[in-house]
Amino acid sequence: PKPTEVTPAVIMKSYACQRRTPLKHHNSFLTEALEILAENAEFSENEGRSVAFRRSASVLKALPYVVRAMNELKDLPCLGEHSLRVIKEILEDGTSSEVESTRQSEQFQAMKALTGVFGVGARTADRWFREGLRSPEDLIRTGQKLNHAQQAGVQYYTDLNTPVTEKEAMVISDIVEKAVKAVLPGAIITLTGGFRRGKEVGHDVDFLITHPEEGAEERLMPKIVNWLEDQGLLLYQKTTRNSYLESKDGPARPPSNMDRFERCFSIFKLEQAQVNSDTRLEASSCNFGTTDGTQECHSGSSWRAVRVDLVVSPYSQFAFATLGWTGSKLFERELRRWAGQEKGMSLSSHALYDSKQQRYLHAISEEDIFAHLGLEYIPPSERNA
Ligand code: 8DG
Ligand code: MN
Ligand code: MN
Repeated sequence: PKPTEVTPAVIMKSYACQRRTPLKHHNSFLTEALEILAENAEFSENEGRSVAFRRSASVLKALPYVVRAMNELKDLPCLGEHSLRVIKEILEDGTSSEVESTRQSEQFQAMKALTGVFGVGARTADRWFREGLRSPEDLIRTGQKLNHAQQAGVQYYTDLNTPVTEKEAMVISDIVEKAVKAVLPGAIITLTGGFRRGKEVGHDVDFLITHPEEGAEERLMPKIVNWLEDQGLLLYQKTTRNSYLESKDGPARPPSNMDRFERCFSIFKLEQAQVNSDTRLEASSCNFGTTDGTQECHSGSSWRAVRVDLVVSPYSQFAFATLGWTGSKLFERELRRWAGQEKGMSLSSHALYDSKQQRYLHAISEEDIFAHLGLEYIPPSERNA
C-alpha cells in the first residue's frame, strides 16, 4: 500500500487581508457549495450568515492543497459548525443535500433570476417573489413598475448576464481612455475590480480615474459621459456627484461600503466588430454569418450591452480608491474589519483614520496603506478572497 500522504502544515491567518488568495485554487468543489449558501443568505438579507459562509469558503481558497479529509481542517480559522457540516457531507457523499436542495429550490432560482436584473436588489426581488413573480419575463408580462435602471436591466438582460471577456474589457479600456484623454489631458485611468485581480471574465468592467493636479478632476464625470453619449456609446448611465466634502458623518465612516466619489454606473453599447477586429483570422466565436458578409452575434445584433462602472477620485485619495475598488468584496470587508478591530483605525475608499493618534494617515500607494495597517502587502492577483 502507498504511504499515507502527509498534509503540509499551513499557517492560516484569520483575516482574509492577511492571506494570499489566488484566483485559481484547489477546492472549488467545496467553495462553490458554500457560496451557494452564502448567496441564499444574501437573498434573505441575512448578512451575518452570508459573511460566515463567505469567510469559510475564502479560507479554503487560500489552502495550497485539495481537502480530502476533515482532520485536514482542524487548525483552520473561520470554519463554523454549519460550514464544517456541509464540507463533511461533500467529502463523504460527493454532494451536500442542503446545497443541492437550495440550488433546486424555486425561491433560490427565482431570486437569482430577479436579482440578475440590473438595478434589482434582494429586497425588491423578494417582494416580487412573494407576489408570485419568478423571472424578468414575468415583470414585463405583469407590467411591473420599473425604475430607469431596472428598465435597462430587463431590456438588456441576456447581454448583461453574459460574462464580459478580457478582450471586451480591453476594448472598453481603450474607449474609456480615449474619452477621458479627450476631455482632460493628463488624466490617469486605472482598470480596477475583478479584471485588475486577473479574472478572465467579469460581470462588468470597473475604472478609476484621477488627475495628478488636485482639483483638476472635479466635475469630470459629466464631461466624460457627454463625450461618450455624443459618440453613441452609452445605452444607460446614472451619474452621482461627489458628496465627500459635504458629508457630515466623517470621511472614513461611510455608510456600508458605499463611498462618495463622483461615479457613473453605465451600460456601454459595444460593437462586436471592434472586439473581433484584431482577431479576424482566428476562429471567431460568432457563427452567425450573414449574406452581406457582416458578422452578427448575440441573436442577430452587431453590438452588445456591457456594464461599466466609472469612478473619479482626487489624486490625494487615489491610493485608497484603488485599494477600495480592486476588491474582492470579502477582501475589502476584511481590510476594514482588520483596521477597526485590530488597529483602532477606520479605512474607507477615501482615507485611513487613526483613532489613537486622532489623525488621517497619508498614502500615495496601496503599499503605503498596507504598511500603515501593519499588513504584509498583498498584490491584486492574490486578493481573490
Ligand atoms: P465582477 O465584476 O467580475 O463580478 O467582480 P468585481 O469586479 O470584484 O465586483 P464589482 O461588483 O464590480 O466590484 C468591484 C469592487 O468595487 C469591489 O471591491 C466592491 C467595490 N465597490 C462596489 N461598489 C462600491 C462602492 O459603492 N464603494 C466602494 N468603495 N467600493 C465599491 O462595487
Ligand atoms: Mn467588476
Ligand atoms: Mn463594478
